[in-house]
Amino acid sequence: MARNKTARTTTAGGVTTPPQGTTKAGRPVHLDDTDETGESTLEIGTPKSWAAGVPGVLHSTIPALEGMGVTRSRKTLLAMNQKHGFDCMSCAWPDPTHRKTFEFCENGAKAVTWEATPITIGSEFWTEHPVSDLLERTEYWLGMQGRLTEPVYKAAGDDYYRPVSWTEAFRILADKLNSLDSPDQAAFYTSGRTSNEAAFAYQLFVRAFGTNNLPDCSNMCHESSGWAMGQTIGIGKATIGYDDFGKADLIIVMGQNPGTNHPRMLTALEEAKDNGAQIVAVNPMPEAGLKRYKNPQRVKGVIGHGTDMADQFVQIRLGGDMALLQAVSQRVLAAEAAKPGTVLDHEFLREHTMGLEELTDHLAQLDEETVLEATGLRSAEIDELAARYLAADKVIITWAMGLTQQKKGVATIKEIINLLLLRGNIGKPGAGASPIRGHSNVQGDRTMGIWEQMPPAFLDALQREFGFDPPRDHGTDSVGTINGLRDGQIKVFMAMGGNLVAAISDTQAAEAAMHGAEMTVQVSTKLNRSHAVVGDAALILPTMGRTEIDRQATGVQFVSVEDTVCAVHPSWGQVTPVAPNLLSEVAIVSRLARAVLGEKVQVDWTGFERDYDLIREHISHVVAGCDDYNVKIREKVGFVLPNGPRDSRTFPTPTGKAMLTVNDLEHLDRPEGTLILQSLRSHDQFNTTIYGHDDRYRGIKKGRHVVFVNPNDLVEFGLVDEQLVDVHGVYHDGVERVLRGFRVVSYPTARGCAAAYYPEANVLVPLDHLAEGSNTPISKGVIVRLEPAHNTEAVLSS
Ligand SMILES: Nc1nc2c(c(=O)[nH]1)N[C@H]1C(S)=C(S)[C@@H](COP(=O)(O)OP(=O)(O)OC[C@H]3O[C@@H](n4cnc5c(=O)[nH]c(N)nc54)[C@H](O)[C@@H]3O)O[C@H]1N2
Ligand SMILES: Nc1nc2c(c(=O)[nH]1)N[C@H]1C(S)=C(S)[C@@H](COP(=O)(O)OP(=O)(O)OC[C@H]3O[C@@H](n4cnc5c(=O)[nH]c(N)nc54)[C@H](O)[C@@H]3O)O[C@H]1N2
Ligand SMILES: [Mo]
Repeated sequence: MARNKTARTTTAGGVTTPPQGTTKAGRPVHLDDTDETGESTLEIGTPKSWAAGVPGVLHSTIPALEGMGVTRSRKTLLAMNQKHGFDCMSCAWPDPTHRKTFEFCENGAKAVTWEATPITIGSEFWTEHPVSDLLERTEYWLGMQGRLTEPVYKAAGDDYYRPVSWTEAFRILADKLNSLDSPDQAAFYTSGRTSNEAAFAYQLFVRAFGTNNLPDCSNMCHESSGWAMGQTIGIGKATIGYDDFGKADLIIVMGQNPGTNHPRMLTALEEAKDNGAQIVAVNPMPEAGLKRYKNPQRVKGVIGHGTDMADQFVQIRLGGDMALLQAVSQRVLAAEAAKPGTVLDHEFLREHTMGLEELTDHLAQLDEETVLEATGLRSAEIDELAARYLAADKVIITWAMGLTQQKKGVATIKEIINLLLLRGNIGKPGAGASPIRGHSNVQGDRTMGIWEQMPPAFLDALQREFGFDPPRDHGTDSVGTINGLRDGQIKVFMAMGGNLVAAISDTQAAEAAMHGAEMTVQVSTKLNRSHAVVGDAALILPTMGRTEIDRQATGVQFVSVEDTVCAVHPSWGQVTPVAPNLLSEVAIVSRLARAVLGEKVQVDWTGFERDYDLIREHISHVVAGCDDYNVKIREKVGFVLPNGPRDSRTFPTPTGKAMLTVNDLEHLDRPEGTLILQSLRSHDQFNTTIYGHDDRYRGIKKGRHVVFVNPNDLVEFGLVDEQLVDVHGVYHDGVERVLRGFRVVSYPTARGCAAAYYPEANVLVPLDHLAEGSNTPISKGVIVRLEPAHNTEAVLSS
């Protein structure tokens, strides 16, 4: 491990990192020399104060991926996010109306390189690597083995996957599914990359089979946003379009790290600043992209200082946002009381909302002391934010996982809606609520029916279109599926992409549950932990990625996806599929449906596979807002789905009004001697996919087993920077949850807060530790205790 201590003494967010101890550069660390994650080479340096997305630095930033064969992916890069190109799968950020030649970011390039690699897994791999061997491997190693190319099957009792034909694979799975006592004994997971066409066909198959057990990654992601917005404004989607960013006076970015997770958003924020907008960042971490942005598309971004981003950095304590938002709304209401008729948007409130009186009464009781304790802020900072809000006519609030993966996530997002509604900041240009989705088509999958609780209107439409009775009882969500597997109620688990055992909380419990399945099935591009942690029998069905040309009987097919601002557009694959035997996701679903259902339902599955227009034709009839789908998807660059609040201030709630809500304030209680820990993403990962071991903007190199702690907390706990610690989850359910041998990094995060990387930190989150109302694992509010490492030679398997 090497560390440049002098360079790292830094001021960020008003917190100075004091130098502690002497330079330890070069000191050897014995974590595990055989661990290809290279933890033994961990280097901790200075966090960056700016972020960029320079395609030109691709080579230097992703050396690990170079071995993946950059040439093939480079061919695809120019087609990325272009009109006749493919939609980048790295996030759900929308495309601007006027697209640039390089409409992608560094992390999008990593995603493409990782998928479009020509490296493949050959048949010999399966004899060399039994499942017991795969279980010992890290996510990084699994992902770097290359693309899956042929279906393989592990029979019950066998330790080896063995290649099988597609026909054989579908027969095995169909026999298993048809042998179950009830369709509810199977669960069908979806990760958010699946196209609209594949998602629609998949949910149709699952419902025709007879269950609503359709958990998805959204359960762990923006579920809190969906619930909060659905209950208040009647739709769980953003009320803004891309162009609104350029029209806003104020953009508040809460619980989100766009520099890493939505890098192209920085361009939109920069344009907003050029047009005079102010930006406020609310975050416990001083994230690089929120401080300064060097735009690779501009001269001043390449050779100059770049753009200073946040006009105000509100360094909040984890889980303190609900209190902050209530306090700002309280100040808005107090300003109105001081000068009646001048502050609130009375006309809007009268015509379009309900609940103002109750909200006003409730917030009048808000206790400032509690707010300061919950947020860790000073009153003056909240005053400043309120003043900015009051000075702005058009306000956008955006957010991501920092808010949703909290116990009070749903209530917190309802407070965002309250604050916006008070001054009419919904349904006018330059203003609105903007959850920024994660996976590139997670929103589209929901629109297409991937949800365990689709409303009756959707099921009715499905029934009309296909003439069968879809099940009406709600199915299981992601956590419910793990519980069902644990309790033996679910016996078959199938996943359309993703990596559920690694992505879900309580790793030990989740893995034990998955091992209990009778059969697990992964439809995947590449290996991950979910191909090693399997049931008695297991199938891997390899599929094409979005970068690949999808040729079917009627010619080359395109698919469609929906971005975070409800824009639906086509995506065309660009390169030859990496192996001739691969099937598209649509083909896999169609053939599986034929094998399982036979003549049970009247659906032209063969037609689906031959021509995706046929699927889109059905989508037009079933999915609200998608009429004439085949026509509209071919117009210009697609179309924008209707959205009542955004388009016409119509709120499809039971009352027909937007609901101001009263939410009882609660914040995380932190017993003495503990910290609140969040799990977040490094700059070198996509969820559970680990591209490399650096986190450039936070100054971390060649390692992931770190825990970021405020320097003053370290002093308080008698710990020193760079010390090896064990991170213990503090719960009282008798289960020991601990991360062993993690390196403390003194870091300017908020006091009382810590951070470690996901998915490693999932070990610490109990399965029943869930956001109220959305069942999302509380990945950003885990109470932990740090103890000097029990065994300094400790190794953690990641
Ligand atoms: N390159 C890359 N891109 C991605 C992904 C990826 O892994 N890699 N993942 C995709 C997916 S699925 C998603 S959902 C998104 C995720 O995008 P983000 O939500 O940006 O992802 P996280 O890394 O979880 O970052 C959470 C941010 O919230 C802050 N935060 C944590 N707790 C709190 C809190 O209590 N209050 C406040 N105000 N802030 C808090 C953290 O400090 C951090 O900055 O990104 C998508 N895009
Ligand atoms: N502690 C903690 N836990 C979290 C989070 C957190 O912030 N903290 N974040 C949560 C969030 S926001 C999310 S969205 C979930 C993510 O949960 P998932 O979506 O389940 O996980 P991913 O890591 O995105 O899945 C990656 C895998 O998908 C497969 N794949 C990639 N492309 C394709 C494709 O085109 N087709 C198919 N069929 N397969 C493909 C590859 O095999 C790859 O290994 O994790 C959640 N878990
Ligand atoms: Mo996500």
